[in-house]
Amino acid sequence: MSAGAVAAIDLGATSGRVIVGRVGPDTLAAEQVARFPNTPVQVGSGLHWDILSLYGAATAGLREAFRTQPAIASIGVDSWAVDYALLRDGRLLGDPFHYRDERTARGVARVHERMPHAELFARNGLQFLPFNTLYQYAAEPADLLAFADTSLLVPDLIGFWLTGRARAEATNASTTGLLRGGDWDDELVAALGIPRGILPELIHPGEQLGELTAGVADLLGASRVPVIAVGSHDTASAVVAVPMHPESAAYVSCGTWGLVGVEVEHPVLTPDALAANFTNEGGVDGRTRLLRNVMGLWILSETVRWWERDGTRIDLPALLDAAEDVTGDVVVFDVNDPRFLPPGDMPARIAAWCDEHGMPAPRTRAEFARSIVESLAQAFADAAATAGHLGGVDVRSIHIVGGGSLNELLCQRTADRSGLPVLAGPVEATALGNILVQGRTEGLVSGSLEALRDLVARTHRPRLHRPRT
Ligand code: LRH
Repeated sequence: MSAGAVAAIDLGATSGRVIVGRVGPDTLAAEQVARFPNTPVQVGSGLHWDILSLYGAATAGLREAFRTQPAIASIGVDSWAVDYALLRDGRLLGDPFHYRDERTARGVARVHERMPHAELFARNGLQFLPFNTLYQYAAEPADLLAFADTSLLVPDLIGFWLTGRARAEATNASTTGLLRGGDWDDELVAALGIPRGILPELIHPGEQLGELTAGVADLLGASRVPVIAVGSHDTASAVVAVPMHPESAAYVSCGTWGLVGVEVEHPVLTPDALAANFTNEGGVDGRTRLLRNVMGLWILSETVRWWERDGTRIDLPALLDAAEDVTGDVVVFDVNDPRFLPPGDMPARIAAWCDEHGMPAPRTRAEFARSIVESLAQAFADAAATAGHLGGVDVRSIHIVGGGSLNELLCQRTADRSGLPVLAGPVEATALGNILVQGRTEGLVSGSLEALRDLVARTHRPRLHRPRT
């Protein structure tokens, strides 16, 4: 077995990227060949994906990837969960909505009239999040859903445009809320009035979706290489690349969100899991990601964006240095409060939260930043402990992967607040997970998730943060 190359498309919260991965028994590396903005667009109907621009930029990136590395063996696509496009006869019926669009509230009310959350949880195992796909479907005009013949989650849509094959990748499909025991829950689908025919056949990570169509291959300057289903839910891919031993570790996949949890063999559908608002999402190789969505770096980036709206530029590393230098106590607020979900004036919302809870609001920018970091660290520590308790995992360390792993203060304060060692990195976990699953299908690496994680640990040594007493 020798190393080879694959290409990953990763559409993230602020940018999309095309990455060339090199993978082999002792090799794992990700090199970015294209990066392009992924900025949602607000129009009269709401907040939407700019999906055609993204597809254009992703294919331009792939073309560049094949130019520099003609031996690319396959392509895999991942992005965030829950968002979908509706199609009829292969034609897009509008730009997909972004999950932060406020229409989802309407959908929640409609679904819960028919089935309360506890009943839904018993079937789909999902945490209540107002944007889960089933609530989004309930916010669609019924005649539009009836007119559509297919609904594709965003990575599946890109895969469809690349190969002409419409499938629903299982890890991402688990975030729709419409799977039960690994298959579409026909009874629930019917109860919610969703036309069953729009839900495509499932495909699992590692399976081949199809080959590039002749037209796309031509556009990319490539041969008809296969597109491989990966953990197309970005968090599923990230968890593949956490260099952990799942029987003794929790993870935080930390970017816009902090997805905090453990990996288990079977969904945990207990009353405790329901009460803790934990989720059971589908993982690669049939594992379950028992986790909680914690608000994540979104609160910090939205705060900075708010301060920058008058044109001033904020130097994030300098802000975090100043935050580290703050002495004295800062408020630890509840980052999971739903008021922090939509875009907007985060500093005012934090101040309002403090006011309502009789606590002094941060005054300076450094204090705000420190308060956000402390609050995130506390939420990560709490959720990691709860995940261990719910999943029967004796959590002895916490791995932080993704962009947040570069935030030294956050990693250290998570270690301090949990009393556990924090292992930081890899920052590129999502791309590496995507690359690893493709590499295994292409025969460049072999073995279970444990073997893949061992390769990550050997090639991307995590940084240790010991808890300070
Ligand atoms: C992280 C993520 C998360 C979902 C959210 C919509 O990018 O995929 O797992 O809950 O976005």
